[in-house]
Amino acid sequence: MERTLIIVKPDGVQRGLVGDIINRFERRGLRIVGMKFMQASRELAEKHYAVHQGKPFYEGLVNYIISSPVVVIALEGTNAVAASRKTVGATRPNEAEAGTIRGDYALEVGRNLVHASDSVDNAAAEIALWFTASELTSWPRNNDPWIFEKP
Ligand code: IDP
Ligand code: MG
Repeated sequence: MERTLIIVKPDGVQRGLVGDIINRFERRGLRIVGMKFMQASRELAEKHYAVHQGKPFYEGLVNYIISSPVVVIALEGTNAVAASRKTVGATRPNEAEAGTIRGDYALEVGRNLVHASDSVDNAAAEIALWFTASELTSWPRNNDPWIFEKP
């Protein structure tokens, strides 16, 4: 089953939107296989955002993600990566559709509330970066047959 990594960024935690944001993914049918509340180190943030190194917003982005605690979630489900990106909405909240997390709760790209992996390969790398193997749990969910045709 495909997996993806979601991070409720510091603005989501500070604004008390953790529950609302997790609820969007739960409602969608994605299964939580890992979740923790933590303060990211600069080293971890720099690894996570290595692909953006050298871009004008890079420094601000790293400072933003380490500015206060985050909630990190590993999700599992059919097309988990693409489904989560749709639920999160466009990177720039002014371009995000209403009904998406960013379209409903955010206004600026530098305060866009949530991270979601953008490919299956990046998801695997990001999950390995943020979680140890023992922090991830595969489990059969009672309502899986009502969400997945072939659980
Ligand atoms: P994504 O989060 O939708 O995948 P990316 O292009 O991977 O978007 O950018 C990572 C993060 O960097 C964004 O979520 C946003 O927080 C930040 N970011 C991207 N572009 C800008 C920008 O132009 N100004 C400030 N922050 C930006
Ligand atoms: Mg990205």
